[in-house]
Amino acid sequence: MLLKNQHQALKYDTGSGELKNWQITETYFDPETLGKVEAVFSLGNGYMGLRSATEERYAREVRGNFIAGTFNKFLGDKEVTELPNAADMTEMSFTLNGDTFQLTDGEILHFDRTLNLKDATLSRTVHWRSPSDDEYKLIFTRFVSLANKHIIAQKVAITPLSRNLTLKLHSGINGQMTNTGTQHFKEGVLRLYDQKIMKLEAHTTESNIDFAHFSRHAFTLENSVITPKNTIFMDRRKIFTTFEPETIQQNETITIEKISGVYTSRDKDWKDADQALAIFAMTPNYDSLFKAHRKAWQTTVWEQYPIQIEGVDFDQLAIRFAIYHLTGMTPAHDNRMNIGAKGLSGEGYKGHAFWDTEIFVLPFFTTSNPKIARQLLEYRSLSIPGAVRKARDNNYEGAMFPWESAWLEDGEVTPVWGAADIITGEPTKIWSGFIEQHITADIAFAVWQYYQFTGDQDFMEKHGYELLFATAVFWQSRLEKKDDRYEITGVVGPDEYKEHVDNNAFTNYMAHWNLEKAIQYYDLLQQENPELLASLSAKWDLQSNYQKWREKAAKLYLPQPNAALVIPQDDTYLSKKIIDLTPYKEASQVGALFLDYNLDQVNDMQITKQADVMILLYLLENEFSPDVKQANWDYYEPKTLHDSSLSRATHSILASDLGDKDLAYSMFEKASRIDLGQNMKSSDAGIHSASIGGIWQVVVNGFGGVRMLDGRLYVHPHLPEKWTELQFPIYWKGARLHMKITHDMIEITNTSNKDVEFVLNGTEIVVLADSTFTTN
Ligand code: IFM
Repeated sequence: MLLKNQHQALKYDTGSGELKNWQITETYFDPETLGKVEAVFSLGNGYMGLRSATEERYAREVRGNFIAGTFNKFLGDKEVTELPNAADMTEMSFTLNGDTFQLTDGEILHFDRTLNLKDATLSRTVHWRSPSDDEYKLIFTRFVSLANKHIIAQKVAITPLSRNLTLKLHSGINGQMTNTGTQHFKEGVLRLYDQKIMKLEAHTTESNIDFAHFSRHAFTLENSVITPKNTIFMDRRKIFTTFEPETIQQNETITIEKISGVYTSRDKDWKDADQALAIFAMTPNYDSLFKAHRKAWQTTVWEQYPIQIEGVDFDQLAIRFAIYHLTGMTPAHDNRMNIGAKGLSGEGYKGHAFWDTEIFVLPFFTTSNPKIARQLLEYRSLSIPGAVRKARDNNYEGAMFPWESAWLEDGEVTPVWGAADIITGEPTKIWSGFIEQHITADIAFAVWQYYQFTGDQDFMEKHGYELLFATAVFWQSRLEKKDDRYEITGVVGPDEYKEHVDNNAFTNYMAHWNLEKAIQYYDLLQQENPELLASLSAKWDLQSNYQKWREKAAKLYLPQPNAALVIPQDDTYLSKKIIDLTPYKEASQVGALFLDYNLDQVNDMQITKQADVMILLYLLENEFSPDVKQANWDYYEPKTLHDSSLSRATHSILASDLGDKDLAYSMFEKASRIDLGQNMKSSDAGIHSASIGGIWQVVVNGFGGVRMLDGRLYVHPHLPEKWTELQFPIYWKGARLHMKITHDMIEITNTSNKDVEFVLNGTEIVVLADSTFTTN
C-alpha cells in the first residue's frame, strides 16, 4: 500500500500553466490523518460547508455537512445550541468484481487528491489493485455549487484495467449522522420519486427546522447513457439505492453522476419539501452545473479580489487559500447568520461566532466587499435583544454581547465545561461566556471601522449608531468605582490563560474607546440628526447615559506603560513567576503546556496564550508610540505561546509596523501554515476562520501597510524582501482602488468616478477619479 513515505503529505506546486499556485495536492492516503484534508479541502458556498470525506467510508473519518444558521440544541442542561451535522449525501460504496473498494485493503498503486481553488473542485485519482489482484482506475470529482447554493455535484469514472467489471454501487442519503454522537434530527419522510430521485426529510429536534435532501444518479458507459438495474433500500433515517449495470468491458469507462440538494425551512424562499423537490428536479447535469459554478467563482470571487503576490509561490497560494475559505465560510445570503470560528468545515466550536468575525475576518469584507461586511454587522444589530438579556441577567444595562453566538435571540451559548484538568481529573470550567467581555467593544470597533471605510450612512442610521450607543450603555453600567477612578475587574482578556484578572489593558482601553465614540456620535447626531437621536434616546435612555459616559470615560483606569515602557497586561501579570517556555514554543502541537500544568498554575505565571497587549497596540495603534510598541513586543512575545491561531497574524502586522521585515515575514510564514502547512493534525475540527482572515490582514494591512486611523486612509507598505510585487484591491468610501507595490514604486489605480485622498508613506496625496497615480 502507498502510505507515508519520504515526501511531504501536501504538495503546493502541482498546478501549472493557468493553474499555477491554485492547487494543493495530498500525495498519499493515510487513514490516520483523514481529518486534516476533510477540513482543509472542504468545499463550501456560505450556505453549506461539506467536509471532504471520501465517497467510501473509513473508521477514522469525520463526515460533515453543515448548513449555515440551522442551529439546534440537544436535550439537557449541559448542552448548548450547535450547528447540526446534516444528512450525508456524498456516500457511495463500490463493489468491483466482488471486492469492496477500500484503500485500506489491496494495494494503492497511485493516489492523489487535489483541491483546485480556482474552480473550487475536489478531485481524486486512484489506481488500485484489489485483494483479488485486479487493477482499476477511479477518478472522483465534486464541487459544492456557488451558483446554486443547495447543490452538491459528484462524478466518478471507473475503468477496469485487468478484466471485465461487474459493478455494484450502493449510494444514497444517510441521515444517521451525528455531532460526535449527538443526534439532532427527528425521522422524516423517505421516498423514491419516478425511480430516480431519492428524498430524505428530517426535522431538528428542538428548533424544528425542516430539512429536505435529494439525490439522483445518472450513468454513462463510454459516452452512452445507460440505465442500470436498481433496488431501493430504506432504513431509519437512510435511503439508498443499489445500482447494478451490465458488465463493463476491460478498459471501458463507466461514469456515474450523483447530484444532490439540500433545502431547509431557514431558506427565505422555503415553502415545503414538495416545492423543494420541484426545484431540485429542474437541476441540470454535472457539466452544466459546473459551468455555472466555475463562472460564479471567476466573476464573484477571483475578479472581485484579484490579489497577486510575486516572489514566493506558496504565499500566492496561501492568500488564494484564504480567500477561498473566506468565501466558503460566509453566509453572505442571509443577515440572520454569522461566521463560525471553524467556518462550515467542522464541528469545532459548534458553529458559533466569536470576536473572530469582527476583529479578524470582517476587515477583509469591509475593505473588499462592503455589502457582505454590512450583512455580518446587521447580524449583531439583529441580535441586540439577546445581548440586552445577557446584560440584564448579569445586572448590567445596554447590550452585553455573548462571547459565543448562534441564534439571534439566544444570548450567550458558550459551553460551561471544557477539556480535562490534568491535575484534578475534572473538566475545566470555561469562563469566557461569563467574563470574556471585550467582545462588546470589539463589535463597536468593527462598526466604526466599517463606517469609516465605507461612509455607509444608511447602515449607521438603521444599525450602526444604535450598536455604538447600546454597547456604551453596557460599559458605563459595567465599570466599577474604586476610590476616584473606574475599573473593570474579574475578566478574561484575549489571553485566555489568565482568568479573573483586574484591569486587563485590552478590555479597559477598548471599553474606553467605545465610550468615547458614543460621546462623539451623540454630539454629532445632536447637531446633524436630532430626530434620530431622540428616537434612540427614548429607547436607550441616552440623555442620562451621556452624562455617565462623560464622567466615567474620563476616570476609567487605562494601564500606562511602566518605567520600562511595558503596559501591564493586567494588575498582577508583571508580578507573576517567569518560566522557560522553550520546550512549549518548540512543541509540534499547541497546548503542550497543559501536559505539565493545569490552568490554575498557568494563571500564576507570565505566560500568554495569544496576542493581548499586542492586539491593543494594533487596533488602537495611534495611541501608542513606536518605543512603547517595541518595548511591549520585546517583553510579551517571548512569553507568548501563540497557542491560539489568532496570535501570529497580529504579531506579524506589528512586526511590520516596527520595521522588522524578517520577523514579520517569519510570523506570516507560520500563520499561513496553520491550516495549509504539513502538520496533519492541525485542523481536524475545522479550519481556523480567524487565522484565515488574519492571513489577509497580514498581506494587506501588514505588508501592504493599509490602515484607517481616525477616519483617514493611510498606506505605508513594508514589502517582504522575498516578494517582488504585491497587488490587491480595496474600497474606500465607495471608490475602488487597485494597489500595485514593488520595492521601487507604488502604483494606485482609482477606477471610480471620485477623487480619493489619503496619506501615502507620510505624504498626503489625491488619486483622481479614473486615473492612476505612480510614485518615484
Ligand atoms: O475567539 C477565539 C479566542 O480568542 C481563542 N480561543 C479560540 C476562540 C475561537 O477561535
